Amino acid sequence: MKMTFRHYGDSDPVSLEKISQIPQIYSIVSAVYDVPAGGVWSRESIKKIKDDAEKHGLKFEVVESVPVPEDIKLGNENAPALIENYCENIRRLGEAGVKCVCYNFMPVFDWLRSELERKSSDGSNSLAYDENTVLSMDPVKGSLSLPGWDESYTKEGLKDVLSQYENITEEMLWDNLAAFLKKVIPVAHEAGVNMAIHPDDPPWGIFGLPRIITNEQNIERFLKIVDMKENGLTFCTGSLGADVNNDLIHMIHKFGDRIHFAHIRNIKHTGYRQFHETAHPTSCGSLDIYGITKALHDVGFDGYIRPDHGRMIWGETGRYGYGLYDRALGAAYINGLWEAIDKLSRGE
Ligand code: DNO
Repeated sequence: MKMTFRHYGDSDPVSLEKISQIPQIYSIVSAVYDVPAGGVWSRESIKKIKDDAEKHGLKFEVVESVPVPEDIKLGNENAPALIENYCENIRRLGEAGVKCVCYNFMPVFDWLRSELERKSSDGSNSLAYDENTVLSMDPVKGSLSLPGWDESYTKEGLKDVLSQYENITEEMLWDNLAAFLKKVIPVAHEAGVNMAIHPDDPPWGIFGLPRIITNEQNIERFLKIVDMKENGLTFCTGSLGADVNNDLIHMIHKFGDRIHFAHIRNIKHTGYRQFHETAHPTSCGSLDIYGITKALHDVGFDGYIRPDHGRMIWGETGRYGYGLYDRALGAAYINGLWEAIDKLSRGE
């Protein structure tokens, strides 16, 4: 296992120096942020991320994300050229020493929450999701503000892209994903890069849009589309764990050798499709983080892990879910679990 930490580039208040001071961080997880989805990343920009990381004793082996433009997910006439650009990015990242690329295939919206600052009695706050609130929102009328997408579209742009999805069924989305994988995975194989799809967050359809990377059965179908090691997963515990029907430990055992990246975080279920994010330890939420970490160890996981969203604690403000303190505590906790599990397994 190699512990990593997400870094959002020069504008991230959590600097590389701060990340380098967290014990046992091996690599940053980053991306080129100034090229719109679908564009080709310059070799200079990729090299700059790597050089800056190395100046702080960190590697740059994981990208999150190379975003998949909507035209590819829609499978329209622009898709073939954009898939070619995507392949070029994978080649360039491989040349620069990147070994794992996280991406998702969620139409229009990435991760979705109904609240950004759910207060806890201890004074911390975290992201929360309540299906009732989400169902009462109208994304086109803009009656909500959510991270991950509300800055990305104008109201007209959002209306337009939503209307393009009106006739896209789940099966069509599967076809468009297959067309993408059949081109990209062989290139990733040549480039020495493992592709790691991120599950849909939350793992069910929203606003009438199809979502397909949601559960064991669908992940099995996904992995078979191109049955190569490079066609793999980001195992995001908070995303998959939002659906109480997903048995995370069983899924790790089942998909073990295809998991290249793990996002570890805990959530507390408070009702049907209602949850909020908590600190990482098992006792703080509804997910068995110890059991999940042990399952990864048991299947011989040697990919990348990062602590996922943290709460905002100690008065920190910043990018929701991506502050320094709680994620650093999460990394330390997971590293501690791993050391203990590893030593015990060797009888030490
Ligand atoms: C949120 C993240 C996601 C993730 C993308 C991967 O915190 O886990 O935004 O980066 O879905 O493509």
